[in-house]
Amino acid sequence: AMVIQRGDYRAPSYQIPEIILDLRLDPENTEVLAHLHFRRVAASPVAELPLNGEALELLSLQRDDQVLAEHEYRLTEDGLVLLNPPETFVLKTKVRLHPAANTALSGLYHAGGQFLTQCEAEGFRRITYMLDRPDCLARFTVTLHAPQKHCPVLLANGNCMAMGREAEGWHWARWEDPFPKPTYLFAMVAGDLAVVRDRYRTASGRDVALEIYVAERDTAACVQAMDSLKRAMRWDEEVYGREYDLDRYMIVATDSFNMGAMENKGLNIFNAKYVLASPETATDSDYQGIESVIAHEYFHNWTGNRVTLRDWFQLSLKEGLTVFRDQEFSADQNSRGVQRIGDVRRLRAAQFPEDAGPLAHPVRPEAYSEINNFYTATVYEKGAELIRMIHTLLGKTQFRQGMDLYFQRHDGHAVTIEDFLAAMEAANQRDLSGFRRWYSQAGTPVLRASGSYDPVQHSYTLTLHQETPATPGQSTKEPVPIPVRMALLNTQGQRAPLSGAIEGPDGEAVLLLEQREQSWTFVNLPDPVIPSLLRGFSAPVRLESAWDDEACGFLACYDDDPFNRWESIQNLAVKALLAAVADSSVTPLPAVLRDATASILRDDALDPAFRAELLTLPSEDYIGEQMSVVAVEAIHRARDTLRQDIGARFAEKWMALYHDLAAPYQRDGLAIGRRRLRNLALSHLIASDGDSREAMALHARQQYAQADNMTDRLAAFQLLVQHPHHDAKDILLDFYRKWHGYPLVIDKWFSIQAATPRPETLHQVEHLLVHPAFDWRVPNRVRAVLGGFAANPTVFHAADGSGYAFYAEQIRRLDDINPQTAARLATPLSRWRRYDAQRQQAMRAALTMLADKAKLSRDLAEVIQRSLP
Ligand code: HT7
Ligand code: ZN
Repeated sequence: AMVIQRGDYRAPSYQIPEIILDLRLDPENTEVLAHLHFRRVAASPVAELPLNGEALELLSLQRDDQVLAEHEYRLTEDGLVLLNPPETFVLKTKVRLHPAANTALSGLYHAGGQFLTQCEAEGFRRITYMLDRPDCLARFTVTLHAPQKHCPVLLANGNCMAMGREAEGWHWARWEDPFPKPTYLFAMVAGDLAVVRDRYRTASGRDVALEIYVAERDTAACVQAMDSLKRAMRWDEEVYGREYDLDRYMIVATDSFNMGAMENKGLNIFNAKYVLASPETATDSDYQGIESVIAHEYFHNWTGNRVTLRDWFQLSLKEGLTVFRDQEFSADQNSRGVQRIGDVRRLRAAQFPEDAGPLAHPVRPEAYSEINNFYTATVYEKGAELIRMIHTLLGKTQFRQGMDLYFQRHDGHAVTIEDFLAAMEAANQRDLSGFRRWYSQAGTPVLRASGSYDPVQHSYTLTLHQETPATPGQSTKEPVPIPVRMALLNTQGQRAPLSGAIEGPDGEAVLLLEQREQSWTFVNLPDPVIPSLLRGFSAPVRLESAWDDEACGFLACYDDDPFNRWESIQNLAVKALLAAVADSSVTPLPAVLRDATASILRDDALDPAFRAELLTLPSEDYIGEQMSVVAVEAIHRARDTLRQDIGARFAEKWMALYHDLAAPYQRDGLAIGRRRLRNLALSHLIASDGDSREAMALHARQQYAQADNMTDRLAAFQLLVQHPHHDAKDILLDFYRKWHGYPLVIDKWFSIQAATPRPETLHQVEHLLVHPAFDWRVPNRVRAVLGGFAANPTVFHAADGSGYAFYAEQIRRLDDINPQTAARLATPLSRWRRYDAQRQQAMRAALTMLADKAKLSRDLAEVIQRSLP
């Protein structure tokens, strides 16, 4: 397959400053007329000017009103080549599309009665012939025509300039976007949609109309989305001095979408999952997802749209930076400590495994064959960590100065990660040359820490060492600069002084490890100290410290950095679980872990959300990550036993929490934390053996039946469905009957079943795939079932390989319908090296079966080829 290399970038020879589009929308037969105004920017004439085009039926082709002669163009596999074009000209093309047949959901598609577009990364070429690359910025004028009855609403980017009626019940609307933009930010929507309106007044006093377009019956479910949007707009003004720049901000929700949402200029298109919420249908975590995705897409207006990308290798320039911005927004809206724990949890669940497997790539990749495969946890989440490290290294004020200069220099341009770093350097007279390695080097560095106290000198010496494991194509690694935020704690759990030279304003220090190994000595310490390292997870590394259980137990109780306190107790749990995995006669609840758990359970003054985080056991996947060969069943057993033991051991306390935390539904942070802790109590009580379990199953049934919100209802539902001794038939039926009209709720119904850790699950999932509500064309539904299945360790990784074979068969089927989603869902199979010989063989067989598929998409082919070198 064709591989695109970062080093092969060439500036385009022509620009197209203006594009005029006219679309006659019909599900089976849409006609697109395009006028492209070309201007040569290369110094000398070119023999060939290739335009991108895919799955287009060319109906007519003119240049400056002359039909093009045969020697003036050539049609190719992937577009149209203009031969010996003049210096300036207007190209007029007419093409035919089939939106209803577009199940890939890229380009213009018709789904659920609506016309929608998805142009990032390379979807525009499936709408018309064009230079479909992010460094070509054009002003767009778009006219949409559609039958008024089916499509009363006609939307595109920018401002609506005119509307009118035409023959046979059709109507039209013309939109103009005053901001030049690349094709990937183009969007249009046509359908029968209701609108929820609000207004926002910017800091400088401009009025912006806010509009959320949803199905008529969903208009009451947009409160969280609208509220999050207004808060995000205010936050970007306050924190970055950035205002919104159009008179209108539109959001459209759809059930048919490949990803979370899309930041098209002035017209965001969203997966309904990140728009719609009511207390009865959405969980607390759904509400949080809406807040962060709404903010993320809004923040793209500056980081992505006003300043855009030169080429797709720069993807993290907008995505890493925008994830960092949305994480900070959420941290400011909620609890910073809890937010950080969640962000790191996600990084470790998705990015660390990616970085350790065959799909590892640098935050700025060097090569790709299908760019859609690079919307990864590495580009997004690790990219955000790199921005966070720059923020830590420079400090808040200096970071802001760098951002100001970045916008000042590059507003309206298509730029590179290098341009961003150069602005940060120039604004602060800093040198980030070593830091650039973080962008080019894949793999997660391992940071080893050891230290010793000198009772004679009253000093403490800390030694840090780094090493990055090899990744595909990068066998040797250089050291990277690692900012290590730290403090010293004395044996009473109080902060000990850091020797003056490096102490920061808040009594913390940021050590910068630049070499492979460096040491620091702290003086004036009358008593021994324990260091609290990598506070707030100040760098995306694996920290291996030499502290013993006692020190970890101490930090789990006394560390005043919330992230590190959580980390310490997680480490204790992981260590205990690994010991129990290795030897099933060992208790997974040793004294240190028991005491740390007891002290947290006793501490009623702790924020309940944070307390719930501290008491949540590491996931099976995370435990497996810490082993050289993942012991699938033993991990499952050990974790179950630990949950049971903690449940039984503290049954009274759990029971008290369960009763004391009951409260009528509210939506504030405290109420959310209380629900989380209460449902954790319920899960421990149900897991624990003995009398309380039967009683608690009764409680769970009651909670399921009487809950006044989806968080509590779903928690009880999941516990009951996944309970090994509970017959789930009735409750499954009941849930389905209640919620069959709510696709987002039914997705939960599908995924909880697919994630049930029981041997018969495989068989049940086969049934789910032929359920009348299952639809291969709706990614949310497919992800609910197949994603839920792949996240079910004992079933997906069944020792006989049945899970893999079944899974690969479904991916094969999906590839003909939606290659992007198929490729993404295939990635768990890439991790075969992490398992025992028998599983390795079965996973490779599944991948090989896929590799042999006829008409394999480029998306899936690339994932398989990189997985099976
Ligand atoms: N920038 C958006 C990426 C996206 C996307 C990429 C490929 C295919 C479909 C897609 N839908 C959205 C989302 C974001 O990061 O904000
Ligand atoms: Zn984004």
